[in-house]
Amino acid sequence: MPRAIRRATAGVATLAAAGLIAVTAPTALAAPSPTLAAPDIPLANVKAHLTQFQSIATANGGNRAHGRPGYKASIDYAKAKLDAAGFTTTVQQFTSSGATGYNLIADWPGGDPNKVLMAGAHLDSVTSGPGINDNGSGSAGVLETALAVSRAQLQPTKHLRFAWWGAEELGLIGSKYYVNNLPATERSKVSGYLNFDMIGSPNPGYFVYDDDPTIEKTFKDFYAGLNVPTEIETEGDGRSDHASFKNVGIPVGGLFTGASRTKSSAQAQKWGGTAGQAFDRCYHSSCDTTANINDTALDRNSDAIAHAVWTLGTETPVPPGDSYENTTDVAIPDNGAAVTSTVNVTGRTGNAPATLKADVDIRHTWRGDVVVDLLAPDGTAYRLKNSSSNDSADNVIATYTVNASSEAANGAWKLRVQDVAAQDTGYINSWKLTF
Ligand code: DTR
Ligand code: CA
Ligand code: ZN
Ligand code: ZN
Repeated sequence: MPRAIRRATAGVATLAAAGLIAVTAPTALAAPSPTLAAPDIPLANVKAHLTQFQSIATANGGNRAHGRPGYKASIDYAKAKLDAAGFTTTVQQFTSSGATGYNLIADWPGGDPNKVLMAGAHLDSVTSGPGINDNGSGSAGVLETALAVSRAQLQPTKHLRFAWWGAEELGLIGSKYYVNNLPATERSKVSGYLNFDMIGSPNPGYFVYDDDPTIEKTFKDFYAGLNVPTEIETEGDGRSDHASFKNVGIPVGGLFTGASRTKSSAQAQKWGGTAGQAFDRCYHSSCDTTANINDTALDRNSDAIAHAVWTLGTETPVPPGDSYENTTDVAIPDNGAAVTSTVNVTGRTGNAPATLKADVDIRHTWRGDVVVDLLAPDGTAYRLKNSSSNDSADNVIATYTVNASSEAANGAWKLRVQDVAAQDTGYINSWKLTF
């Protein structure tokens, strides 16, 4: 579409369409839920756990694998620390490949028993080595965060549960056993599971799982605070224990510093390290020892675990009648496919109201290119804004009111945005549903 002149930046767009919606001036965004700041996790403490795991492997045939003595010794080490720190621990047994496996579960007394935040890591190594990065690093980071909760005598809003899984290397066996044996009533109380598998790779990348947007944002905000760029973890779903939880609909997230894939030049530019070399050259090898750790990555990621536990564990719950928001930017392809941004609505009863409010904030030059729909969890589309060949103002910052009374309130609501004309681009800045 020819564009003769620059357009003035628009103020609030007030658009109305007959029938479905009415538009009112946007309300002030609700203040974020107050949370407590996490403590620094001492790197030396995390490394002391790795030293213990290394000693255990050395004393037990060089590994900490499922069914081998080194694994149970690792469980016993972590359990002793947690018992001494005041956790309620449980060792869950299972059998895999003819050997007894163990999960270690540690509950921090207190918090809302109906809102359980979990953080976990697999504790087993492969048989070929001590598994210090894979996954002593995640196990030690989660253990030291749990001990920090005890040192702080934290009184979180949510109930905190930490877990160390057995037989992940055999196919997520321990975490699958845990989830499959968790009664449905208990499963529904788990508000999120955070997974940490390889968080100290010697040639590290900083990868964030992009499964649940709220959890993803929690980690991305932490790294933004360090001015450390992150990338989305793309080694594919199902590669670690978070898959066991995601498969039953529990929101998941986590961090990863890379395994056998090679670091690109662009990644070396942003993170340092060596381009053309694997993130962890000792992945699943006998050289995965305490020498196979990048201290900076281990330190940052251990602090990130604490940040996520404190942030997600202590935020005041959103009372009914409040809003559900997604502030993750989503780029809108010029004259291309539609994109979506999701808010997961949970804990409500019945249907949405006849006056469901959608606050939309889309930054886009020549907003006439843009079509905006609200998608209910069952996929029903409600048109919020049509394209227009003569609306040359910028940005769509508006509140739409939708009669969604025929829609179930709980579920994944999506804002769908499409740019239907060439030139001029933009992105979804944020959007919010208020019931
Ligand atoms: N499967 C994990 C290592 C691994 C490979 N890709 C990812 C992605 C996200 C987490 C972990 C991994 C293991 O060998 O334990
Ligand atoms: Ca630290
Ligand atoms: Zn592994
Ligand atoms: Zn692993």
